[in-house]
Amino acid sequence: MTAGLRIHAVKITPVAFRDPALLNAVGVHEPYALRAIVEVDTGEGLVGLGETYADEGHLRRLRAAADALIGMDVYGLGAMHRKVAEVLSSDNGVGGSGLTGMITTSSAVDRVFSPFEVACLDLQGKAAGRPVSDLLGGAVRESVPFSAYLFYKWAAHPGQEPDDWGAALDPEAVVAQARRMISEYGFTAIKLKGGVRPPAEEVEAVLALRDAFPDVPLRLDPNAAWSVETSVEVARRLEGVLEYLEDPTPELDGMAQVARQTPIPLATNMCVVAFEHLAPAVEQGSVQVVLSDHHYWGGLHRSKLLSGICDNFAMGLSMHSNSHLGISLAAMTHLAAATPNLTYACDTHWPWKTEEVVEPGALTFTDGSVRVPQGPGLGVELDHDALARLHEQYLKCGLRNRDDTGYMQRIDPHYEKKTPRW
Ligand code: GKR
Ligand code: MG
Repeated sequence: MTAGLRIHAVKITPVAFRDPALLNAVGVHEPYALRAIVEVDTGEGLVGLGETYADEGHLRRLRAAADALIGMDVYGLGAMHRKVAEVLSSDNGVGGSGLTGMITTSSAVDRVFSPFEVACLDLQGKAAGRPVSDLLGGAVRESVPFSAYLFYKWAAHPGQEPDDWGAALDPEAVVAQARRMISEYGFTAIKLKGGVRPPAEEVEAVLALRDAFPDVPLRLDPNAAWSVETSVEVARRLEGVLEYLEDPTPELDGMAQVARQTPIPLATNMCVVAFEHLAPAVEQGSVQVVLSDHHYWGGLHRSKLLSGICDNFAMGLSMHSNSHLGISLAAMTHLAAATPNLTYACDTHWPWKTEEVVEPGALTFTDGSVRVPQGPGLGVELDHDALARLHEQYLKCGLRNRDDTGYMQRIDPHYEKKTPRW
């Protein structure tokens, strides 16, 4: 009976959820982060869930793809990927956009296909009564470790009351932020978002973290804010301290120059973001760790393909995140659980959000890890009231595209986007 499951209807709902004033190399997070929630309905009582970016161009492409997927078999993921490619090739508006945050250009087809693939896997799992991790080859770990994701931040968005994290603009405050995050979630790895303060200060912050947490693996990610020379200098000071250094400098060539001058592994979610970047990255020795992300690598199966390629070329595999909600966390957890060579703690922006669209209970952090949901499919249920509330918030908030730089420039008209900055 399930062999005949077909896509009967697709609903795409943009939502906005409150986001603190987190700083990065290109500006500051706006007061709301945007996501799109995808519901794929078989018309037979089963609905599959996906979550993705919600910038306007992406929403337009999602809607065009959704129309073309009606009637397709939820098991026909290859045919679906080809259909999305077909739809987008006839859409002149397809191109890069800032929607993924600090990701340069990844394949629009893979980005658009991803939430539909996840929703179809949710459906397949629900139909079979098995968790998504089983459909990906089976979980090799019962729970998935995530890392504490520290940000320099302001106490509040201009004109708003301070949030309960307060400001973090120096090493002491960064350590205090780490203490709170670790005490609340139990994280066993730490990532600091850099590219915000002068490099020497960020080095001091990492050294302060090392003193405070001698046994916790540390990462620093300035999102390509540094020249090759600055990157090499920072790497020299942090040798033996960092587990990996993420995107110190722009482009494969710059990363390769840095890699030749430091023993610290270099990681990326900026210069290897699509399959065609892998061969030149391997050839040049630009990176030792690739950050996967099913939202732009084309879903869960294609992320597993990426994991095989990394394995073959002896590159490490970690996982990238953007501000996200529970459907994404569930998908990330199933994927990481079923990917043996994903040996680093995954990134997550989870602690920074205060609003959600899935029913509470399925996703909890214990000792910094999320237990793989055991229910059928993704194992999470949509909270329809919350979805309606966050959609209303989207309609009212006026934000339609992520623009960290534009927001920063409205606050500080002298702010310039520079890559590299130092
Ligand atoms: O949320 O500001 C942020 C991050 O900087 C995000 O946009 C990046 O894409 O977390 C990401 C990263 O690892 O580069
Ligand atoms: Mg990064």
